[in-house]
Amino acid sequence: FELMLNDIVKCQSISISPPNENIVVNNPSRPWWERYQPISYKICTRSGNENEFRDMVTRCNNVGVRIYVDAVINHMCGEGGGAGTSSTCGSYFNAGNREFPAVPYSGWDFNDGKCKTSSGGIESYNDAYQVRDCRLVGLLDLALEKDYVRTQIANYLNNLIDIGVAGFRLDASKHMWPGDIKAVLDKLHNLNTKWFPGGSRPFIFQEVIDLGGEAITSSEYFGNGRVTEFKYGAKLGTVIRRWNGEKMAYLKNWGEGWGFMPSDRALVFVDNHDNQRGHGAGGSSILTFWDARLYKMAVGFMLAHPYGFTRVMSSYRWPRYFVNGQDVNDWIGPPNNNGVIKEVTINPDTTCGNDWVCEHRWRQIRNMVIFRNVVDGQPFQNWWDNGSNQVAFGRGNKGFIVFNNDDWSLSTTLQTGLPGGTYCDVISGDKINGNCTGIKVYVSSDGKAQFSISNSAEDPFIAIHADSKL
Ligand code: AAO
Repeated sequence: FELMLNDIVKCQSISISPPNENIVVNNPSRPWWERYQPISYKICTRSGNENEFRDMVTRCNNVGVRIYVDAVINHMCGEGGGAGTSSTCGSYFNAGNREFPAVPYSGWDFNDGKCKTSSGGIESYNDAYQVRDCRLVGLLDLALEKDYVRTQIANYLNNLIDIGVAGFRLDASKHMWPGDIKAVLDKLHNLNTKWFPGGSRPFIFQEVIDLGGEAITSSEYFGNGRVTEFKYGAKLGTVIRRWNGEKMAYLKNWGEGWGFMPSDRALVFVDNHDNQRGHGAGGSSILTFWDARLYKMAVGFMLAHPYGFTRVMSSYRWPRYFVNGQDVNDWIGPPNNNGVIKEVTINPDTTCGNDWVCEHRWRQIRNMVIFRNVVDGQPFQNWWDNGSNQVAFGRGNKGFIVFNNDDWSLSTTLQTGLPGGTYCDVISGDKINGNCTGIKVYVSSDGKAQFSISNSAEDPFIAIHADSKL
């Protein structure tokens, strides 16, 4: 667990990988996904132990950066996980006998008796009972209807809350009954008053993949907290790639107008750790750092637009290798030396080394996070489009953004809604000591400004906001 202060002062919160003890998978060698196979609730993984975790959370909270934990509570390791101590903290387990003495869990604590499929696994997503009572890709399914199981989970989450975390991503929420999740949440402590106002509750976002057409819908989970909106990244990728006749002009009613859940329920993102490598859902339209130019536009659009609670991805590079359109290296874990995760080094140009991509440090993305904070609460207005892939919109009198995703240049005068003055485009540069290292935009006293964006620009979009005024 290591975060750099330079990074964290720009974010408001960070969502981290599961911090609890997991199985060690050696075939393939230490895949990233081994962390989704819990062995115990000890804080003890390749990212560090409990003391190191406490240190990180304390340092982050002290500078106002919140930590959200990825909570894997639907299941333990896979049914074929074997027996022994091949776990990140050396705790003994026996997957075949359903024994996890370091929690402890035994056969009584799993859904083997409740699941009605002959394989014991989920065979159809059209049957809500299977999805919630049977094994997801063979992962041993915990019986969350039991108060004993709920209590073990709540003890784990309360330990994290007491350390200072601000909330949780509930992994595989679709595979748990909403009422069982609620029963666990009802057992949780208030947040630590060392950093949070008395009575503060943990921020909850549930991972539910609902692209439509299945038995389970996102809305069943609204009572427990926010829910991931997977349609968002899938659709935005399709639009920015201009697939299926989509164009940016159609984004005028982006949000609920596209059939998404209510904005105040949605957790949105362009890509996540699954669909950036073909796991989970969203398919090939998903944009990632591998398609950097389009990716920056998509993340820029997301951060400028008021819909949803936004999350930015931060990744590592891995050697992609496609066979019949499938990346056979989709399992490869973080950069490491003989299994030890490599440090996140910082290059002189502020990017990251050691194959860490650090999208959150890319100027265009970092500056759009600032844009989002500056325009927070401002209405979506002054929409303009050319009927194709040139669009623009503002956020009250605080910010304005223009995109050119067409194959020809954009040159036009637009109403920005901003007070007159000279603004620094935070995509092509930064405002540093009152000067602009990028394009300057002149807004006249009536709020209008002239924009020119070549279709071959490195980044074919421009963003200005109240704090980028020179
Ligand atoms: C690993 C191995 C497995 C092995 C297992 C146990 O890969 O071969 O059987 O261990 O030994 C991650 C990895 C898994 C890994 C697992 C445990 O992704 O490969 O298994 O760790 O190590 C479903 C769930 C969703 C889940 C997603 C990956 O609903 O919750 O699968 N995401 C989370 C995490 C993820 C993690 C787990 C859960 C498990 O983010 O990292 O798994 O803790 C449909 C359903 C979705 C379903 C997908 C994929 O999606 O709707 O609910 O997600 O299928 O199975 C169209 C449809 C869309 C559909 C999609 C894909 O787009 O519109 O609905 O196609 O078919």
